[in-house]
Amino acid sequence: MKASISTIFIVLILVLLSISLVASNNSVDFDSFVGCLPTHSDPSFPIADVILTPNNSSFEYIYQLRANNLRIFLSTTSRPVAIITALHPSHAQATVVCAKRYGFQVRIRSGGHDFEGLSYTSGVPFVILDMFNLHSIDIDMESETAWVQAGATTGELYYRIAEKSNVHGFPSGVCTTLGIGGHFSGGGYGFLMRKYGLSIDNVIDAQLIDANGRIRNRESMGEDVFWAIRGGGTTSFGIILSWRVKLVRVPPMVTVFTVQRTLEQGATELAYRWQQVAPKLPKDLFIRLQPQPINNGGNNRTVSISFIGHFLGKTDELIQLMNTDFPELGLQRSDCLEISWVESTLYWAGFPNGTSIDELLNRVQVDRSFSKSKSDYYKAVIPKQGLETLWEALLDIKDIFVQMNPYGGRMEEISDSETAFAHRGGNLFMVLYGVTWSESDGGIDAAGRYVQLSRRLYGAMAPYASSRPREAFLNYRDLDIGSNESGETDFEVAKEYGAKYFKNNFIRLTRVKAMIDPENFFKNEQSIPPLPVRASH
Ligand SMILES: Cc1cc2nc3c(=O)[nH]c(=O)nc-3n(C[C@H](O)[C@H](O)[C@H](O)COP(=O)(O)OP(=O)(O)OC[C@H]3O[C@@H](n4cnc5c(N)ncnc54)[C@H](O)[C@@H]3O)c2cc1C
Ligand SMILES: *[C@@H]1O[C@H](CO)[C@@H](O)[C@H](O)[C@H]1NC(C)=O
Ligand SMILES: *[C@@H]1O[C@H](CO)[C@@H](O)[C@H](O)[C@H]1NC(C)=O
Ligand SMILES: *[C@@H]1O[C@H](CO)[C@@H](O)[C@H](O)[C@H]1NC(C)=O
Ligand SMILES: *[C@@H]1O[C@H](CO)[C@@H](O)[C@H](O)[C@H]1NC(C)=O
Ligand SMILES: *[C@@H]1O[C@H](CO)[C@@H](O)[C@H](O)[C@H]1NC(C)=O
Ligand SMILES: CC(=O)N[C@H]1CO[C@H](CO)[C@@H](O)[C@@H]1O
Repeated sequence: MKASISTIFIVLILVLLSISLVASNNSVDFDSFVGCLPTHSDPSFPIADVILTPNNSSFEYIYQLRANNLRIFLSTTSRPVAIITALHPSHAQATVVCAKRYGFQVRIRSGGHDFEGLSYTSGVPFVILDMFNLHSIDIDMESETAWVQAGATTGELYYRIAEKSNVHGFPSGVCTTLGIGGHFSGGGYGFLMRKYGLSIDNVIDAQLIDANGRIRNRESMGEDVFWAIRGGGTTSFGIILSWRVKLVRVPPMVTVFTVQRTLEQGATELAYRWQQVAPKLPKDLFIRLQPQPINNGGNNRTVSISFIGHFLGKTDELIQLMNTDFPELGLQRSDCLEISWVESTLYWAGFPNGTSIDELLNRVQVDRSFSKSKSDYYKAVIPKQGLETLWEALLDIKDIFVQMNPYGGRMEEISDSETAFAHRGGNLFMVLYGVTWSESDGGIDAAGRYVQLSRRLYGAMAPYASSRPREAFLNYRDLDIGSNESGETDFEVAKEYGAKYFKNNFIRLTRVKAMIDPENFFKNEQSIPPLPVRASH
């Protein structure tokens, strides 16, 4: 008995050894990788000019410039072996072909906003393909469409549209430095969501580089792949070079407002009411609820709730509508600002009234901080007792960013399976819990404590949030909901986070993955694995 156990043990060790030998032989060969790049890219755009290795003086600067979450950046010691700052599509194609051949993983970065830093870190030898310099925006007003390259930011897109028209816009995120490449990947939402749905609901074509380095468009990738890259986490399927979008119509003037109420001013009652009203309002009106702890003088802390509104129409009409549908808020004309649509993007991004729209062209997030974020979907109204729980948790945390975004409207008209984005009808709102801190709050040494606080808050809200699965928003990436190591994608583990991010669309996503990237070249800690053959029946 003893003998056979130790025999099994020895066999096991031998098996493990041979596995690690094979793995290490996956000969990571840097010189060959660099030598390979020019032979696979367009010689009129010398790729040597855009290969940065740790020896280049600008390497560290470029690496950090779009490594936005300091919690991730300062806790990782692994560096990419190279950063390819693509200036031509063939640079991205060559990166795929050569990285695959010489054993490197590719991490694709556009805006660098990934909450868990998956675009710029990895546990295995990797290169960063930085798409930031591919940022052209080509608008055709006749067809009301645009080709937008992956490295363009949301701010640039809004600016370029406004250059051509004051009655067109696009439904994308609120922060103006998000990279279109990563942002659309998980859906992309903003204050036009109730009217026009997500960014991906207005995408009509795309250019995708597959694992063989070929560029495919909607026709050549096929409808299954085109379905998957809209909300399924594009990075599992290939590299987005550009998206073709359909612009949407907006009135020349829109109305924005912010109303703030503290607990002492009846904020709990208002938040309770908001949950019932906001998802059912006319589509033209989007009211975000943003509670935050504030100092009321001395150690007296309270919660202040901002009701931030966007209305596709004039102030008069809005006041009338609010008097009918949500009189409790007591919206006044003086709370409102009537501005152009493009100005409203600045307002929502938090810039003061009067900021020049040139601000939209600032492509880099300047104030990097430490953060940990999580998300939830709610299908039932949180009772007042639940709201009190939320306020208590907020009062425990110095800097916390909670945003409650109403669904309904257009989001309810699109089925869960129309695109890979599965959180549609039946949701009242989606919530972001973002804990942020700075160097003066303890920096990286305080990370453990802040991450714990975010988990405690998440735990406290469990009784009220969606369950089985507890749904999560892919763009608010959270490795706590299940993740794998950088170099492998275990199907059983993926089923866990897959159900939360994609619900019933997960299995179809794994089928598409098996079709377009059967060798699972494109992977990260939460990517979609190819459907295993045994499970495909
Ligand atoms: C301050 C802030 C505000 C935000 N506001 C919103 C909001 O209003 N609405 C919303 O929906 N989301 C919002 N988000 C979340 C944001 O949409 C996601 O973090 C998104 O993934 C960012 O895209 P990126 O290109 O900037 O990031 P990156 O870190 O570059 O990329 C994110 C992910 O996409 C992959 N990826 C990047 N480029 C490509 C490409 N070209 N092809 C294939 N895969 C690629 C990366 O590998 C990574 O996995 C916000 C995030 C932050 C930090
Ligand atoms: C290891 O890699 C080399 C070079 O690619 C290859 O020739 C060799 O067959 C590999 N060995 C094994 C055991 O896979
Ligand atoms: C960096 O430079 C050193 C010395 O000049 C050289 O030995 C090394 O190969 C270089 N590394 C890379 C990644 O280019
Ligand atoms: C990086 O450094 C190498 C020398 O180590 C140099 O030949 C190359 O031009 C540099 N690349 C860039 C993009 O600056
Ligand atoms: C805290 O501030 C609120 C609002 O200003 C006030 O009503 C309350 O009495 C204060 N509490 C204490 C303990 O000072
Ligand atoms: C906003 O700015 C404009 C000019 O930039 C000014 O005319 C207007 O009064 C401002 N409105 C408010 C509410 O501050
Ligand atoms: C980081 C992580 O969670 N890795 C997991 C990946 O999948 C394997 C296999 O199921 C797990 O054992 C790891 O813990």
